[in-house]
Amino acid sequence: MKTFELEATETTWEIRGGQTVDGYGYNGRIPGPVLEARAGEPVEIRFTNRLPEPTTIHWHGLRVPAAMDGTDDVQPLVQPGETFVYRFTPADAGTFWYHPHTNETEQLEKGLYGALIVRGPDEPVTDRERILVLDDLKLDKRGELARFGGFKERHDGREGDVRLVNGRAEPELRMAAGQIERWRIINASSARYVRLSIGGRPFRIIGTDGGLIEEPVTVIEALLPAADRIDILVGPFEAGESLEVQALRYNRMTFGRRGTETFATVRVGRAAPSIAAIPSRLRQIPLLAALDATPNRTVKMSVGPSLRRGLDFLVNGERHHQDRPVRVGELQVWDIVNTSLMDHPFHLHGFFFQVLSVNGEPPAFRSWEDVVNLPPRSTTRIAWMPDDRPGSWMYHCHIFEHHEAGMMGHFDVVREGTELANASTGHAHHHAHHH
Ligand SMILES: [Cu+2]
Repeated sequence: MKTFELEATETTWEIRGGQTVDGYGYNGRIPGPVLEARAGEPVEIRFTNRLPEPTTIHWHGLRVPAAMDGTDDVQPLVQPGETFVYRFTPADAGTFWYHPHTNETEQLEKGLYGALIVRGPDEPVTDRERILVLDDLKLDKRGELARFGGFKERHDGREGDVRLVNGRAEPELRMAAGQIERWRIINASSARYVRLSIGGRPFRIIGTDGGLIEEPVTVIEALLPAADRIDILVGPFEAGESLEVQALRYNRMTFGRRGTETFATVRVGRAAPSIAAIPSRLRQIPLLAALDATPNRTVKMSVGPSLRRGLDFLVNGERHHQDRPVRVGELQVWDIVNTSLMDHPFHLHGFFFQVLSVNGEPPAFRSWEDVVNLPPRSTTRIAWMPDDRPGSWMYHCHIFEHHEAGMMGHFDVVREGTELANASTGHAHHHAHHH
């Protein structure tokens, strides 16, 4: 078993030389320490909350038992001074992350997030591996965290002008010429979409949220909505080259609009020998359901005016929708319908899904995901299999302001023989809504 100690504290966050912000960190660091585990090896994380407010930790993407999911559906909030022990066995190799699941709008913006890497037995061999946790910060004129809230922020989600890689503003990354690196990229932003470009050069996608894909896919850009992950092969480059790691202009139909912006600069130094060995076949992913499989559920995500709140972010017409239970072992084919005029990143807790189609079109390659972007006025058909981890689960938009405003659904996974009528009322509407 592997054990970790995590402590959340108020932390002075140095975002660039000499410039600090009052933030929150795990073990005094932003991002928190990289937690590394092996697929199949049990993990125990002793978490102590030294913040002046309650929190929890959600293990984003990991197929943990329901009670370990770190939401307030499944555990009491960890109060200041309290310790909570998380125990689970990561089943899948991949790039995951951890973050609070209460007051996310503020706690993640202040720096509470970290990478969790699970290694498998057959990983491609590269010359070097990097983890790039992307984030942005919204500061005021004095250089402090800007006040939270306001209509634009509630509509668009919070975006900031300071662009961070691993907690530092626009760092330089030094790379040897002639080498191939594996970059594990995590978008930890509250709302920002990163349409990733590396100097306009081709790179190879080898993995997504749920680990390796079937074979490397060469692209010149990739869209990472908030909370999304991607594993890519970068290089080889020539000595003396300099490449900008950028987010290209992406219009997600918000009030605020951005052009192309730089997150980091890669400086290529002298050549070094390469030992990289990338198989043409990475693994096989069985297809869960045919593209034209009949959906057994529709999840409608919408945005509408509200007299009381100005704007409502809804699932099936409700804030904090209570959805029907699903049975262990019963294939789920869901149509996620986005009726709104803006993008939303849909996140399912605890289970990977496959995207069967977006507006009837199959995706470019097969993969396991826990986040998928829902374009405006679109239907995304996903398939997933509830394995034997009964309990309370949820799905939601991963733009924190939308999630907080109610764009989420709660549902139970139940074993065969459970009376669905009882199960469906078990967890209804006991969630603390402090807003
Ligand atoms: Cu949203």
